[in-house]
Amino acid sequence: MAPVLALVGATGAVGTVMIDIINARESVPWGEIRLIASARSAGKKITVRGEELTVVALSPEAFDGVDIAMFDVPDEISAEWAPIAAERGAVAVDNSGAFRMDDDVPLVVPEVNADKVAERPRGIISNPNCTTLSMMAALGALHHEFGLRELVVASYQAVSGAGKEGVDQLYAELSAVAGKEVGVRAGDVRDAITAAGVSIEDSPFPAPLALNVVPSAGSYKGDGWYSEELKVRNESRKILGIPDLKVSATCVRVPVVTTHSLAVHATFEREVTVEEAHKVFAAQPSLVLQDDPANGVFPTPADVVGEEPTYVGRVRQALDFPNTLDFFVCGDNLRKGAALNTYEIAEKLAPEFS
Ligand code: 2RA
Repeated sequence: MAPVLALVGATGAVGTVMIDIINARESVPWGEIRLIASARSAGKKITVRGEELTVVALSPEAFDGVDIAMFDVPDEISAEWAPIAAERGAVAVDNSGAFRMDDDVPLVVPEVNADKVAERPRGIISNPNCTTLSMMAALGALHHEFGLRELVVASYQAVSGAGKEGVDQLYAELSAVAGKEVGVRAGDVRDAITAAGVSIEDSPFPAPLALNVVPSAGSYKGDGWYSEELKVRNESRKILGIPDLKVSATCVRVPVVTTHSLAVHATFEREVTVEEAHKVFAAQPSLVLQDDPANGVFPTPADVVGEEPTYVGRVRQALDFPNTLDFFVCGDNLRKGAALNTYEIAEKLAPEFS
């Protein structure tokens, strides 16, 4: 029998991208696809692969007969319901932060550590945070060949990482400053946004984002660190299997709607030439290499949004740091950064249930 796949959070932002991904697949291994969401969304009709499906309310019974349940819901919903799905016999593939760092829950990027899907004593597998994920296919491929030793990262994170509220805030702020000659003296962007009736106090970001960048992503965790920066460190170590990897990250929110970018400074066991790195990237099917800086060819979020692969460019040997490469990656944070990686994990599991 073909496996039964459930999607919990089917009507949310990531759930909607997930359905796009499933619809775009040439073929799928599923016998049934079940859409699950809050009681408020139950009864909605959504067409998946040509079939009109009715969303069912989240309940223990909704998992009966399900082999693989993908969760695209907030942390507290996953924390409560992924174990219930697992008790009912499904493997829960969870895109929240609820279980990522638990020792008995694998954190999986199929290109890097697909074998870990088998080690799931609780019946739960976690999907990494989108910031970590956006660089992992590239970094994992390099680590496999050259042995990663140290990692310094600066992120340029899109507002959709902060949900619909983040996107709405950016559009409102952009409308407020459009056509105005602001950004020429301290505070004038803030003034223009406020004068247009857009609240900065109620924004999901602690400073204006239009015509600006904001060095804060996630929640403040003390000692100067934000949660997104600690996630990059902890998750990179776990996925790559290097518990003592030296990592330092600075995460910055930028006025981009969707697609996270990262400037990566990675040190390896030995010298790595640009040609060698290009070869490794070219051999990884989920990467697209765009690296011709002399002709202005490199990835940017505006050109990568909506794409499944991660784009890599600006590959350089660091001039003053031995054995170190610098490069720039862009990955759609709602696709590879969330829905796509979760779906790829589910695809890896499918043969177990066929
Ligand atoms: C963000 N990485 O961009 C987060 C979303 N999970 O805010």
